[in-house]
Amino acid sequence: MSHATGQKYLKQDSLPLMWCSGCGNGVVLGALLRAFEEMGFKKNETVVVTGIGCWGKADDYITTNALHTTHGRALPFATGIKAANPRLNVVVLMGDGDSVTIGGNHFVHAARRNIDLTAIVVNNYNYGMTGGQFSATTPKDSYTSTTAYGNPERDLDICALADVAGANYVARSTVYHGYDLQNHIKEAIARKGFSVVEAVSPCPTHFGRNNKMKVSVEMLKWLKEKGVSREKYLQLESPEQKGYFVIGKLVDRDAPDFSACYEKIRVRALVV
Ligand SMILES: Cc1ncc(C[n+]2csc(CCOP(=O)(O)OP(=O)(O)O)c2C)c(N)n1
Ligand code: SF4
Repeated sequence: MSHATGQKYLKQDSLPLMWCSGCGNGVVLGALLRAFEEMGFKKNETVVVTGIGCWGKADDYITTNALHTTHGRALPFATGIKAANPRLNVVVLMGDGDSVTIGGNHFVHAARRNIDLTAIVVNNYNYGMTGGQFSATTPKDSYTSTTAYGNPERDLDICALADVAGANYVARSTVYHGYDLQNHIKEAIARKGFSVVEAVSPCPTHFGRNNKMKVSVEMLKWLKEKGVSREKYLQLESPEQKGYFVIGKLVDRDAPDFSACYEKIRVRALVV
């Protein structure tokens, strides 16, 4: 990120960041802060809410208002903030564990409610902070510290879940596709209603090491190869079994958000 963006939004006294070398979190943080800069966000009108985890540490590094909450519960805290003051820009940072494993119930209902929050979900396919245990997004048959002989469970598609639950905007990108990621983050924040950007990201320390991709560059090559457009995905033979996934904008709707619906009811209640 530019020197000016770093000076403005990155807490200088928090450097160096705690993330392992080769971790994708720094790329996502850079994309987010550049998005704030380009959108002209003021620190006192912006709130970053996190849960717990490696990505959940990000609030410690950002100069806007920030709230570090409990694992899986970032969305209810953020919902309270937005309901109390709909003028604030509220961005929620969660790992795959935080958002759709322990926090799955809250994720579904935030999307159903279409509350005007943006969720930036870093999907590194495991619980990074606590030692690389499997999560709901760990691909079937892959190895983690708690699936040493292969994962018997099918993985959950974060974006498909957000779609069926009612989110207004959903996109998936990867840490390899940093520029697209930043644009999706900007579009998501600009969209009223619940928006989700999934950033598929390397955790070389755990997921990579357990799945023959010890070095981050190998993980980046894997993201470059496996993340494809919807058009390309449809042309491939059994893409799911081969580990391909779709990147790009997946949902783009304009349904009224929670605050607009709530305001209508409030006015009706005052008249009665
Ligand atoms: C209620 C609760 N359960 C479990 C934990 C332990 N815990 C902390 S972080 C974490 C996993 C984080 O994984 P993820 O959300 O995917 O984020 P990452 O570390 O991979 O960025 C777990 C299980 C906790 N802090 N609170
Ligand atoms: S454990 Fe994984 S997710 Fe956590 S900082 Fe290290 S590389 Fe990143």
